[in-house]
Amino acid sequence: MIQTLFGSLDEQQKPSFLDRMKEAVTRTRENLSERIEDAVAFTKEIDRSTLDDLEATLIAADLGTTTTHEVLQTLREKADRKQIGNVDELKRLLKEELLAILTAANTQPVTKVDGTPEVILVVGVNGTGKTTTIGKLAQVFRSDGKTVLMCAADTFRAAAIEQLEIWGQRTGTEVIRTKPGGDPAAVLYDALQAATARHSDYVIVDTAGRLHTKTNLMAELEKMRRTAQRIIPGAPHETLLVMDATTGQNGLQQARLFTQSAGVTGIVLAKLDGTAKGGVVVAISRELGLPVRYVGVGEKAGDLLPFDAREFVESLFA
Ligand SMILES: Nc1nc2c(ncn2[C@@H]2O[C@H](COP(=O)(O)OP(=O)(O)OP(=O)(O)O)[C@@H](O)[C@H]2O)c(=O)[nH]1
Ligand SMILES: [Mg+2]
Repeated sequence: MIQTLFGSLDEQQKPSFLDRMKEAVTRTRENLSERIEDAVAFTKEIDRSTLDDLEATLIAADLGTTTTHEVLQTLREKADRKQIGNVDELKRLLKEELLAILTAANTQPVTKVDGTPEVILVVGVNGTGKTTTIGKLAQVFRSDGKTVLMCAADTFRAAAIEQLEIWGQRTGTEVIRTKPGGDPAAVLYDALQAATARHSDYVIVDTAGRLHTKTNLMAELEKMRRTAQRIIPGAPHETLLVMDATTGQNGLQQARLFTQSAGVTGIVLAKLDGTAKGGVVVAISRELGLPVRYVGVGEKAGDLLPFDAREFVESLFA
């Protein structure tokens, strides 16, 4: 590898996060931009009726009705005062509105300084992408030079433990496990003991998919939280809810109920690459009031991007 003043050539040739975000939201962007162009194609001036057409477009991109109405309210006021001259101006104002919503919710996580392992509990309904996200997260931390342990606390299915072990091998990360059917809180206990003894930087905990309506499974999560707290004060430091972008507003409804009972502190939106409804990111920020920490843009280890509101909005209109 040839080193240059600005890093290796390999690094320079890698697509930037912005390029990768653009790629991931291609379908959403096409959906959104083309429809905006259509909505204003036959009008010289952007007025209330143009904005009525825009309403359907934003809802189709999965911004959700509440968020869409809020955004349009501001734009309508501007249109009434003839402050929106053309489609470019409309797009610019729309970007501003979306960015304002996203930045309001997207606070940065607090950096831990006390030297104990940072515990990240990963939760969500079945099949959203939890285990895959954990593998990718381990990759992010490892390439940052951090030490990571993964904890296989989805003991519900034997295959879940094996799946995590494959990610362990892929990313060079050790997995603390128990036998299928074992107590998730017990394996979490073991993992946190091991991480403390080894001074690991991170412990990422996989959990079984569950619906918020399964009272016993939600109680199990609560028990895991208490266990974590006993071994490492303040743990879990982050509880990430993994959502599946392709489920759109349904997923949002589930997430709303989940966050109420599981102490969720941040969102990972997986499968953003597979949907034309990427606008759901805005609805999530607006309606859950929780920061989107990462987005999943594929099935491989490198397919997790830190979420950046400005990059995301740029990608939607670029
Ligand atoms: N295209 C794409 N596929 C993804 C992404 N994240 C996960 N997947 C796929 O989604 C499927 C489910 O992923 P898992 O990680 O097993 O989901 P899970 O939430 O752990 O599932 P359960 O443990 O059964 O609840 C797998 O086929 C993954 O490869 C993503 O960002 N993009
Ligand atoms: Mg899983």
